[in-house]
Amino acid sequence: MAAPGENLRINGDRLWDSLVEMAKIGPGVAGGNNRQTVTDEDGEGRALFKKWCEDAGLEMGLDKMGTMFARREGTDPDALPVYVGSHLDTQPTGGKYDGVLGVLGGLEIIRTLNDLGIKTKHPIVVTNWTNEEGTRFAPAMLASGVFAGMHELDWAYERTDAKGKKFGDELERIGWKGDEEVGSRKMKAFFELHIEQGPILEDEGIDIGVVTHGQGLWWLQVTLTGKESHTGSTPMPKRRNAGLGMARVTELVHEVAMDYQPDAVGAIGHVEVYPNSRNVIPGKVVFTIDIRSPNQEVLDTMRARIEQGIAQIAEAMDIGFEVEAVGHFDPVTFDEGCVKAVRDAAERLGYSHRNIVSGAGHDACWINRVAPTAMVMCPCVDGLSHNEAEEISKEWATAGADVLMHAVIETAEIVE
Ligand code: HGY
Ligand code: MN
Ligand code: MN
Repeated sequence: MAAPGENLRINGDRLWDSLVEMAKIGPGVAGGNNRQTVTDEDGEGRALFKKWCEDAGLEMGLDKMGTMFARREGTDPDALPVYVGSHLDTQPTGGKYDGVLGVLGGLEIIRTLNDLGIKTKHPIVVTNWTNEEGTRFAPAMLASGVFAGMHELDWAYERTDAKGKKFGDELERIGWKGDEEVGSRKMKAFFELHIEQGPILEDEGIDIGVVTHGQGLWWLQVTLTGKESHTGSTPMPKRRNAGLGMARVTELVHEVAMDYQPDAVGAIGHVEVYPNSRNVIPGKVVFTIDIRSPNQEVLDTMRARIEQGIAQIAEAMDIGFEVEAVGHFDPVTFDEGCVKAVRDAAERLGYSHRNIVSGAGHDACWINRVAPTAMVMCPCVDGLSHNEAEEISKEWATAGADVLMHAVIETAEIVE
């Protein structure tokens, strides 16, 4: 006798159509998306998601960080809801699936349950977390971080972008600042479907990543201060070239990460050069180091070595330096019960699967601190993400959403 809902499958065509529709909002210049957090494009994407949720009979909640909570009632309104979701904001040269697959995969669960008239004991809440990417306003996972008590609301509101605009002001400007206290919601569990953003699943021909752990991360913002001067007439020995200092720090970050392979990564993706003029030696550079490891000791050692190295480079070059941690979370171990629900779902549905550590950070990494949490991953082409050429197949998306649905409804308990 099949267990309740054992053969349930989502509607992959409908999920794919929704992904295609959402991708039309905030198009990039090379086929991906530029729907950065609390921009007008983000507002448009939110409005479309809200419409779809209301069409599916969901009641929309909105908290003071603009996170959207679309609730499907359970038969027991007092039962703690099962949350499922991810983020709709993208990188400036982002893909169409990073985050979006997790939000629309959650919505597809609701649409499927509605089609079949299936009820669950626990309510189910589909969630769009504000500013997961942290590209416009650091740090990443900002709203889920406030929800988990890692950041104060007012601190989050004061985050500024490269043009000096404040997060809180921009959230208000686009009309998506809610009244609900952030973190007031209690969850039975949280599940997040996400593309792997790495090559393992595709290389191994595996459908589903059962995410057991997530890497920890430091974002270190460095300011090096030298002296602006003429690139033509300043003798080399007299230069205090902040740009050269940054180049040496870039090499240092790479070397330190390479010392801890395969459990470490490091790069510099954000750079501001002043005055950024072709014939002026950079007097100041501001850049952000991104280092990560699943191993706490490695992560902390890398940070210490890099900060020490920056001080040595600056002293040797007679340039000033400041280092500010602007993003951080420790390595994450997801909830065993939720991870088992994901693994059992993949098994039951006949999808190939393997345990995997998430290289990227996700809202689930913070929510894991306040509720039992797990993630489902699907492959992406060439493991490419944070690139407009990010691609997945409909089959991969469908498999991921099928597994997500089974993990969610098993936790939300189908009512006969
Ligand atoms: O940085 C990250 O890992 C995520 O994509 N925000
Ligand atoms: Mn993401
Ligand atoms: Mn991302």
